[in-house]
Amino acid sequence: MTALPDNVPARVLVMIPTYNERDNVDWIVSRVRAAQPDAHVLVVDDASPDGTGELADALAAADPHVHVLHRAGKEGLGRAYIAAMGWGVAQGFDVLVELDADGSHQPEQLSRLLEVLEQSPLSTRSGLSDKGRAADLVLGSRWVPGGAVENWPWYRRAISRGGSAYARVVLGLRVQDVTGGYRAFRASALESLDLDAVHSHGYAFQVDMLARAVRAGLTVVEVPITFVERERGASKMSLGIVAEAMLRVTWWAFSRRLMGR
Ligand SMILES: Nc1nc2c(ncn2[C@@H]2O[C@H](COP(=O)(O)OP(=O)(O)OP(=O)(O)O)[C@@H](O)[C@H]2O)c(=O)[nH]1
Ligand SMILES: [Mg+2]
Repeated sequence: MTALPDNVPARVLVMIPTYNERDNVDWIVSRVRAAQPDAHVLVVDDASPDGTGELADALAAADPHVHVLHRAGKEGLGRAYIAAMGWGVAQGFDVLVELDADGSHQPEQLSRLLEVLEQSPLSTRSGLSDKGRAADLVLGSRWVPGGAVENWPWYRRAISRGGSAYARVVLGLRVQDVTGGYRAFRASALESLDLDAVHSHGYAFQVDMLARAVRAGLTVVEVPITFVERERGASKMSLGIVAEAMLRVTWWAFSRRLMGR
């Protein structure tokens, strides 16, 4: 992978998937714009019945750095991100960031992720980076030293830590936060993956993308973030999303063994 040029600022696209995030969309887009004034924002809305898409359109009309991708209906986080990545790569962005609309991923901490992509070669960060290799994918991590979660009950911590530990072990991923959704990809890394082959939706999508990146030989680095539980709007987390992740991870682990990888 070639490094981003030293003197040219990376063109950064922050992708924000939304489904019924009326109370959050303006707030989160404003925070991203304030924290990273050069970055562009793409809201990816799945025809939210609460009017989130129209609110995003109003933001885009007032700010040339804000864009909206309208999708026909709710298809899950994974499909929304795949569509956003395709758009962002086609538009020529160098770095594509995943960030939730509910404030769990603080835009004020995005510089931590971007700094790693902009630094080359990397030195002593945690994660999988070989010294001297530039990162292709940076994970905002709750479970490395310095990482934290605010306002989560014990059972959400247990599901997240347990799920990460399970996927880490059975898939052989040397990463602490396997399901986290605060990530920065180099566009060239996304181009090297077959995004059309990704069919997972919820937390499984995050595990799937990480596993594909590692298998493709990309360099993955974790940096600590503080994850803040949503304060407004309804969660889309469900038993189905947790079950999808468990079943898919188990299936991937089996097929990996069968195929000797
Ligand atoms: N476009 C789109 N966005 C989605 C879909 N499902 C969830 N999202 C968005 O994905 C982000 C993460 O969803 P959340 O509901 O916060 O899920 P979560 O973070 O696992 O759950 P909580 O911690 O309880 O908030 C939010 O910005 C959602 O609006 C979907 O089907 N389509
Ligand atoms: Mg959330």
